[in-house]
Amino acid sequence: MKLNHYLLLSGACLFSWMLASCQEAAAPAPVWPMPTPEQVEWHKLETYAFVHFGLNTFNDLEWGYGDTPASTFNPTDLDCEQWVRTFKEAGLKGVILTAKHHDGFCLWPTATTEYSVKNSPWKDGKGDLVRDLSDACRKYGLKFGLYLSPWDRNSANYGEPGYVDKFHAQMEELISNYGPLFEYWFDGANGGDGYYGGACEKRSIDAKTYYKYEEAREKIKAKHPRAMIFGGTVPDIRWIGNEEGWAGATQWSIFDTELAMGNYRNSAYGDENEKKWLGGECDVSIRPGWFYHEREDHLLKSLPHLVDLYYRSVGHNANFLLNFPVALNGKIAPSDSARAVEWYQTIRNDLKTNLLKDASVEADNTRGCNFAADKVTDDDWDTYWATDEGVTKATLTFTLAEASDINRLMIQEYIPLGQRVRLFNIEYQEGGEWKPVQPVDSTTTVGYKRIVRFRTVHVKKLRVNFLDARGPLCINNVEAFHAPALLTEYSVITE
Ligand code: FUL
Repeated sequence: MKLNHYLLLSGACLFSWMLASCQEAAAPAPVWPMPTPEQVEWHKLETYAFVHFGLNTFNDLEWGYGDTPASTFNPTDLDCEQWVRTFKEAGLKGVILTAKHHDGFCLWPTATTEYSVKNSPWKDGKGDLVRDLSDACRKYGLKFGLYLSPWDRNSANYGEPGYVDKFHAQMEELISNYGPLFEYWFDGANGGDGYYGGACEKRSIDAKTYYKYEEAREKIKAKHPRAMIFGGTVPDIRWIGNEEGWAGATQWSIFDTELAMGNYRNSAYGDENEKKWLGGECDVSIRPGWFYHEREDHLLKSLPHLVDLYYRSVGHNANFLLNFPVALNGKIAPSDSARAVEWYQTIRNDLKTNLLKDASVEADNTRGCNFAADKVTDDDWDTYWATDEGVTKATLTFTLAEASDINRLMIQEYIPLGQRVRLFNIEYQEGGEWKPVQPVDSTTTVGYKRIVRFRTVHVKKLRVNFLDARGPLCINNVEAFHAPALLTEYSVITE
């Protein structure tokens, strides 16, 4: 054999050996249902603010009857930029404003009713709070969303078709004049007693048909294709089923629209056997009420409570919607701003240094070199470790650069291909033996994000055993941290 033939042949052998040891593979097929790209973007927001402000604020109410005079809306020092600066410093990515609550009072000068800021002393009736807040959001780079209560206890024709036209006209004003919206909230409280233009009676409607939610959705989506719709008959996301700010220990982003609309059975947990991708949103107020009440000044949620809620919402694969009841002067109370910022700093500090960043990682099954184990530490959300067809049980083993204390583990699935993991556990090596960590959070589902808190262990080697899944594993990120202990252990949640 001539030398160049020999070289060619050995080159070809080397090439085929390389192919055999590191073969590229096709991506796993998706498991249904999958999120839309807009739903994926929404998951990535994780935390954002809610603001409840209106006539209720000035009348010490939570659910105004609809007869409170518009003249009582009189913030002396309204400053939307102060709100937005607080949200930015608290790491919140956007804000949803209650443009109209159940009392029917509109925070913008709508053409549809006299019951609005234009008949209040604020800015001599020339103010527009929706404008002020949307401008402040644009200035500071925050996303903006709106809550328009379908139920209207002021409107004389609530319950008749005429009200629905008015409700849609209000929506049209809101979606046309205030720039891009990231979320649109239809609250679930519907009908009951109210002022209704002086009738003072009880009215009930069928929420599934009365408001024409399907048409409303089309109108919103035509102008705001990326906006996520909360509530109504055709939502993109779901209420988590409680107003305490926590998502279930097991948490599927899969549910049923019918169930999401009034029958809240299992909403905290989702259901892997249902049909629709509907990520969970946990709404909770930083104080007991949604609206400001001076009598609740001493009832601000504690730092340990709020931090616990972060782990039980974002850490349980849900988004966290933290409400700020703006005070009578039109500002967020200093105590509330300070608490929100210290909450964010605590979480940041808990999850500051990823101890797996420089760890080496091995998997006992890998689909191909384009889905290798180190994709879980490469800082690229769009690359992921994946297992072969039919392999729903596999282990990732991490060897840390240096032995370290660890008490948090974050795992993320590549959700564009659907949510898969049903069960996993975490073990660490001690004296050559693998031992389980003692977790606070469940180690069932993962989804967009799962953070597991556990008792501190000192480790050089750590492994995650995935034990059951709805298809081949697709894990795009694993991180570990050592969080300092918080002042008090906190947990009042019983599921
Ligand atoms: C509920 C409403 O009734 C409350 O007042 C508040 O707006 C909360 C966020 O949603 O259904």
